Amino acid sequence: MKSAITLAQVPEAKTGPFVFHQPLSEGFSMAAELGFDAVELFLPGPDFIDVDEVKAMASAHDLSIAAVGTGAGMVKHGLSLTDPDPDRRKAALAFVLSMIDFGGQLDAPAILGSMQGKWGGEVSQEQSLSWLTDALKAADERAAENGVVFIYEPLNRYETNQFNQLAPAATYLEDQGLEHTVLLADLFHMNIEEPDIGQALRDAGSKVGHVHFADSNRQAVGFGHTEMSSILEALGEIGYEGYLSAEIFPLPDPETAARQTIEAFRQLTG
Ligand code: LER
Ligand code: MN
Repeated sequence: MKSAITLAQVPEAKTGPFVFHQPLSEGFSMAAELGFDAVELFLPGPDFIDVDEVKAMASAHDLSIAAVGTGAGMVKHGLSLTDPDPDRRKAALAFVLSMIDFGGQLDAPAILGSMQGKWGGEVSQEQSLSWLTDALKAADERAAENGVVFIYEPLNRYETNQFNQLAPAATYLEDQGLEHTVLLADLFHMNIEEPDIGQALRDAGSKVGHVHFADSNRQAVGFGHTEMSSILEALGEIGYEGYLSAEIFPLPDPETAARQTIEAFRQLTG
């Protein structure tokens, strides 16, 4: 397994679960200095920075890009793939596809988290799922064209009512033939939603394609009370070789959170 740390450049996500908010060049330096394998990027959009500039920073620091988030589509532009307004849905999908293309140039998959939206009010669950499915099919195809996967993230009940657990999402991806789409196991969301995190990982098996490495309180692993060794054991059992990426609050400060993360990563995987 490989380590990653989040770098965010979205002012609207200043209080979100991201470790480094300083300019990207500093974030890359810190990540490299602390010994991470990769960074996960949370950017305002695909035009925020030239992809070659990102490539240059990654190669100067010998870091990979673990993934790119699409959440700015929601937090910055208020876009959701299941918005009742067809023009807003179209804009949301265009944003997600543009982030898949951006990530593709960095060999990095894009993540669908908050932009999946939720159903309710004038939108039925069935209608919402049907819009989500259409969008996921387009994203799956675009990821394949870019030679990467697409990452779908079940979120806890306070953030979405689409999929809150891994197993139903895995079955759904299978049923819909979304062969280039994998699941994000965010240990913070799973701590809220799964009766047994290890079992949920075993059940989702090869569909697990990315992990957000967070403790029960969404702080660095070791700063909360999630029992991690059985989770790591389950990831080992399913042959998971991807990233453990710290999408966590920068508490008590970014550097301490990052140091704690890499120490916990080494202890648990070493
Ligand atoms: C995104 O990865 C995520 O986990 C969401 O909770 C962000 O709000
Ligand atoms: Mn997450």
